[in-house]
Amino acid sequence: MKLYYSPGACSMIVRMVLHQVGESFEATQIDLSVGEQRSSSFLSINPKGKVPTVVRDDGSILTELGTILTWIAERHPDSGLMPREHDQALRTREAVEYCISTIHALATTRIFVPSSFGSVAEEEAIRAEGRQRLTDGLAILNEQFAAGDHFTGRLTIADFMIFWLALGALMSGLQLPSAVQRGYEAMMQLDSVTRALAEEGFA
Ligand SMILES: N[C@@H](CCC(=O)N[C@@H](CS)C(=O)NCC(=O)O)C(=O)O
Repeated sequence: MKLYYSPGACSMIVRMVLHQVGESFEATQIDLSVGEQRSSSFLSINPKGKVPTVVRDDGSILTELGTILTWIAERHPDSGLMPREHDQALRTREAVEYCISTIHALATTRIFVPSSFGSVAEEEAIRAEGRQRLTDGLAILNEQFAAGDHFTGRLTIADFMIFWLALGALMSGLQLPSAVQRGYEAMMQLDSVTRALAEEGFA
């Protein structure tokens, strides 16, 4: 398997989950800062021009973070990263989808890639809106968080997703709400997480 990634981007969540289930993979860096995602060679692999992009062992391409995480979890049912119990699985998917399609798309992208939303002159206002949206999104997840260290009560792909958003929040100078903070601290104890952070230069 091959993972196209950019350091610190949402592709890092795939790296963490692959380490968590013990899958080996080859990682190829795409430099988003110079627009390599829009190069003809990368577009010939993923015409969407996005990371994460996964090339499976049969050569087929898989895109969209939530789909990739679900695929990895389902290849490793004993990992529990996608719960077997129907309602728990639904709650996991619901959280992952909210993290990606609402919080990542509308909040962290505003903070880290403000140019996608307006001119240079508007950057500070765009970043501020991103921070507010991230705060609001994490507050909603915080309310839904189970009593222990994990979102549904057990470690799932949703925890990796929330961890990455929490990391972005901390890097933006935001404070984490209490349950999200608890989850963040628990995730920092996982080898899969610290290894991925180190591999992408966040040690
Ligand atoms: N819908 C995609 C979005 C992924 C995404 O936004 N990836 C960002 C990095 S975190 C990216 O590749 N940005 C490059 C660009 O938009 O040009 C998914 O869920 O995988």
